[in-house]
Amino acid sequence: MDEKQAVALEAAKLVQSGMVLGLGTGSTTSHFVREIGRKVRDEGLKVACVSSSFSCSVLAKEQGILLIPVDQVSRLDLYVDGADEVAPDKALIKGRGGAMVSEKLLAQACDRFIVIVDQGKLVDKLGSNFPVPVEVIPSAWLVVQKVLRALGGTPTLRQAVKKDGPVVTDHGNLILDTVFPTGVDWDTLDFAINAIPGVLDHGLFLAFRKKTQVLVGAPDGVRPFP
Ligand code: A5P
Repeated sequence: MDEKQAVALEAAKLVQSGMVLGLGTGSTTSHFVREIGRKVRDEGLKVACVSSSFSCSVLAKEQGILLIPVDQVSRLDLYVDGADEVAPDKALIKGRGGAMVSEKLLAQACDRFIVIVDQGKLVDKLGSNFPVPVEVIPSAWLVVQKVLRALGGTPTLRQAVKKDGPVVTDHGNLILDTVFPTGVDWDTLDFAINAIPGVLDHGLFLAFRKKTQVLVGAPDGVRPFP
């Protein structure tokens, strides 16, 4: 069993019948979704799940998991998701999979946020390995790009792989992957990016540190972080 699967299975032990459960997006969380599907089928687990993306919904459906639409929910008991970077104060960068807008909505709605990562995601300083993905409405991308540069960032329009042109998100928008110097004041930046007209949201997760618990899969087992 690899580290991603091990940490996902550990998180699945926290799920109880009767919960409203948020399902994250990505390779680590896909192990979690499969395990929840197995528990539903084999152990009679009864949970109402909310998906964070189209890809998560497809997987959940394949697993026979009952999904409730996100617009029918204002509170989750538990939300389990991966991350691209985890700083020592539990600030996160998310959105490599482009799902950060719905992911942040679920992070806001949940009572308890469990972040599951392998140890390669732990960083001393946010921005060490990943850009901050900024979701913009299509008509705004050039204006937003200019403002992000003025804020000290280096934005790049995320390109699709099996399609010419840019990635289009689940919400029909574009993504500017923006590299910032690691020494930047992230809390100031969080607000500054959200204040740009045309920005829907971005992948800096700073407001949830108090309710965030991080589980790390490592070669010697799963441990809490810090
Ligand atoms: C999806 O948009 C992301 O926020 C993912 O949760 C994050 O990129 C972690 O993905 P992996 O588990 O595949 O590394």
